[in-house]
Amino acid sequence: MARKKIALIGAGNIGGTLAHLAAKKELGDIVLFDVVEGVPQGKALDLSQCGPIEGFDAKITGSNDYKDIAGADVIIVTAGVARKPGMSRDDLIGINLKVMKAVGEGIKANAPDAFVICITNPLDAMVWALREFSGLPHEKVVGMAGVLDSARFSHFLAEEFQVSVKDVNTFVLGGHGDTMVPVLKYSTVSGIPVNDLVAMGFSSKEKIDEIVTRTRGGGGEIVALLKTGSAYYAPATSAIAMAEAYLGDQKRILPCAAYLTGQYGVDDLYVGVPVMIGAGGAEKIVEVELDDEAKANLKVSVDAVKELLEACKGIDSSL
Ligand code: TXD
Repeated sequence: MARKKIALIGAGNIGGTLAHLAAKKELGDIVLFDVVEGVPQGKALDLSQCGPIEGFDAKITGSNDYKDIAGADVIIVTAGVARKPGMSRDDLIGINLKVMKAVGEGIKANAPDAFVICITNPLDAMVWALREFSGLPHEKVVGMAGVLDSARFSHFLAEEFQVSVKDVNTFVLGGHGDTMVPVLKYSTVSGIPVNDLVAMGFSSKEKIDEIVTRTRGGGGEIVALLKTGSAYYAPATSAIAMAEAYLGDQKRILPCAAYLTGQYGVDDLYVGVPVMIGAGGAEKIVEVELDDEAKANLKVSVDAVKELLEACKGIDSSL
């Protein structure tokens, strides 16, 4: 059977890390695409030279021509600009919306059967715009945010509880912004809900509240430390987990920005919810029972995403 084809649109910090992870895991042949000449080609050549050491067989090429993404099975989009200190994710909308238009047209013309994972910020608006511009089926276009936000939440909880990260499973729903919704009711350590662990003396409500706040600010914390850009190792790792769920028809239930058609009382919008990812893409939206606080927080998150979409429509009247 021919190898799968992974196209990475954007060969920057996340794009290069995606390529390295996909090659190490032998997910398929890899095309790195970017508008900057030389960067995708240079990174592809450098990564190819990891092959003899790591022992992976993957044809890794760099390109500035969308024709080279033809027939891609999975496309992961990081094209655009990242935050600098003092910038919000929403500040990126003016530039990145235009980038999504170019990327969407490139995908439409060359790889309309791909499963597309959008990473570019502001994520919830960019994934919706990318789907509009590409014209792909809604279930074949998803956004990566919840897997990253949940991983941040899980890491902080594992540190607090002093347990293995292997046993921590958390859910962060809603938009990829300050309004994201860490759902304690579905966050567990070996199946034990976080609130039970607090009652058992593993931590305190105050500490857990601090961790929820730190999770919401997880991206900004790294931007402030790096000063030159935003996080890229965990974002790339998160998107690769989603790509593997699709390529391996794993039926994983992951928190992803998916297109809602009435679920959670939301219609015609992308927002972070539990999604079953398999060979059909976003195969099923899982509607979990939320308590009143989580419901209220999700509504705040949805309203914030709606505002971003209005801003997009104000910039590009074709939306
Ligand atoms: O959880 C999440 N979804 C977020 C997303 C986590 C971290 C970062 N988040 C966003 O991903 C971030 O705010 C950016 O919007 C994207 C990509 O972040 P990255 O750190 O990879 O940015 P870089 O290193 O600047 O890389 C972006 C590349 C760069 O090489 C540009 O030349 C290229 O995008 N670029 C383009 N490629 C193709 N087509 C166009 N038009 C284009 N414009 C820029």
